[in-house]
Amino acid sequence: MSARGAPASSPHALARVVGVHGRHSVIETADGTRMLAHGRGKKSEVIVGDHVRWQVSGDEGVIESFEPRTSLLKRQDEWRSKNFAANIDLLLIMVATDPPYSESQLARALIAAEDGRIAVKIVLNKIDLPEAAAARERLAPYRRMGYDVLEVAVKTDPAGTRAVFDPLLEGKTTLVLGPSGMGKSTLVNLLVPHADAQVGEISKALKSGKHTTTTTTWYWLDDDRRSALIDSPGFQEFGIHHIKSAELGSLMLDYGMYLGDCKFANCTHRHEPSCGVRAAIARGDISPSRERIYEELMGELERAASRH
Ligand SMILES: Nc1nc2c(ncn2[C@@H]2O[C@H](COP(=O)(O)OP(=O)(O)OP(=O)(O)O)[C@@H](O)[C@H]2O)c(=O)[nH]1
Ligand SMILES: [Mg+2]
Ligand SMILES: [Zn+2]
Repeated sequence: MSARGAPASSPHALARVVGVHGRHSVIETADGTRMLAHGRGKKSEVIVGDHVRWQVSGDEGVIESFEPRTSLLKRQDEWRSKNFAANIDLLLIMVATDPPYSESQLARALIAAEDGRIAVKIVLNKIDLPEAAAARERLAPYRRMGYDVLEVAVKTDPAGTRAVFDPLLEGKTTLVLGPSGMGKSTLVNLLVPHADAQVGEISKALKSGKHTTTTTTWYWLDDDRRSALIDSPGFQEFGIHHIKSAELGSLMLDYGMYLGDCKFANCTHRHEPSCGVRAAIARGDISPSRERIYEELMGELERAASRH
């Protein structure tokens, strides 16, 4: 029963998806109760953060439909498309000083966030390690193009980390994304009271020997259930095949700054004359690593388009 007196099981009540395990989802009803639910048929591909309409069936819930999403973060490669989470307000892309991360993967996640119109910040974790200076330097182009880079040491400086995140996450739904081993779950465990208990409750059966995160999970940061943090499994390859090659330049913000200087509206910024982007590259205003990433992605997107 819900706290407001209406039966939580009334047909098509609203709930939120807080975990997905294969064909089953964990939904949280209006009064905070969590239960297993499954969709009808194969079409019901709900993801964490979805608002769903559901009803009781035995001791489980059945998801009847889901509400329109205000935001969607996805990736897509040659073979499949994967949605990370829906209805998030803020995306934190976490990288660390060590192990080293792939700049290309960072760039791809940023492009997906721009495409999904999701506010995004970069988190550089483990600044207690000697590799910090080099990692900071690699992120310089991203600071220059306007991204906030939050530097933390989640494990060795918990108080400093809290000072950064407590005000930032207040009242929002935030997804933490990044390659494996960057410290995403360490952050969740620091900020979320009893996170371990919740992890145990939902994914004990799925836990492998390694302590790597295997499912995307929703955590509340506060008892009022206003601020949420979503932990996600580390990604290795972030495909962006859902992006059109003609849009790539505007989704890479350093390229985007100079598009107005290109003579041709359909400039690909590779060999056209009077290209504002190439001029910026020549001046050193766009870094060589970003040019390499653009070339790599354009090649990928063109090959993908030619296959369809
Ligand atoms: N030196 C140092 N190590 C840290 C810091 N934060 C986290 N770590 C360590 O980094 C390792 C990986 O941390 P996790 O939180 O499991 O990383 P993750 O991003 O959740 O990894 P996946 O779940 O595999 O995606 C652990 O051994 C942490 O103790 C930090 O600030 N400094
Ligand atoms: Mg993890
Ligand atoms: Zn151009």
